[in-house]
Amino acid sequence: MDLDVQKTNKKMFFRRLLILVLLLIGSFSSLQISYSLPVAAKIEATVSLVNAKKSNDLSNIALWLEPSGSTARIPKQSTPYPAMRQKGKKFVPKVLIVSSGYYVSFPNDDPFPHNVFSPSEVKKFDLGLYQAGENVDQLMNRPGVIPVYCNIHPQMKAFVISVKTAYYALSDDSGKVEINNVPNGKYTLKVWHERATTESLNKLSREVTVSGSTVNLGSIQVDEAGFSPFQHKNKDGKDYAPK
Ligand SMILES: [Cu+2]
Repeated sequence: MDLDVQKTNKKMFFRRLLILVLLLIGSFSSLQISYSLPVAAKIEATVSLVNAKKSNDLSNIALWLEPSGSTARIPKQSTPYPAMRQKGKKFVPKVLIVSSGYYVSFPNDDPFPHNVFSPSEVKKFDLGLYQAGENVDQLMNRPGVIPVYCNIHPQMKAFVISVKTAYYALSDDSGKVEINNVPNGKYTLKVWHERATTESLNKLSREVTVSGSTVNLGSIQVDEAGFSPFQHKNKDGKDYAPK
């Protein structure tokens, strides 16, 4: 009889212990979950153009958020790399924005050769005569704006924007910009547009506090005043030969 009572007590004790352990595990794991998911926000903005010389195309204006006071945590790049293709004697897309330290590939989709080069001090490169179907990857190791040209076709012009952050986006045709999954914190907003002076773009730079799940940066007016279009030189720094 006594032995039975002892056995039952023991059973009850272990059962309670098991429940306690399970409860503890449960509360720890939920704590971990709540700490491992920082609050991230969707950033919205609308860009518009002032003193625009060309059409009303509001696309390809770059916005990015650099974390203030700390280095940005940029995730390791996965494959396939973002591509800037040569297609129909054009670079597609015309503007490509990537985190610094990422590769960009330059596949030639045309049935004839191109030459892809950049005279930029940020990333100088020359892929040589570049046959149909070829591809070369280039590491965008430093932040900055990298114009990309073809030495054969003077009309071919594109830009790689290399930024010190993982939080960036380009505007669509209507000027809408959306940057997703931006962790709460303080950032510096930066803006780039092909037909705006560096001086006017610097004026658009400002501190931004991201908190909650949606942040609307409102309307951003990009001014084209003071910008004069120019024909870039070939890879030898000379004018293209007339055709
Ligand atoms: Cu070309």
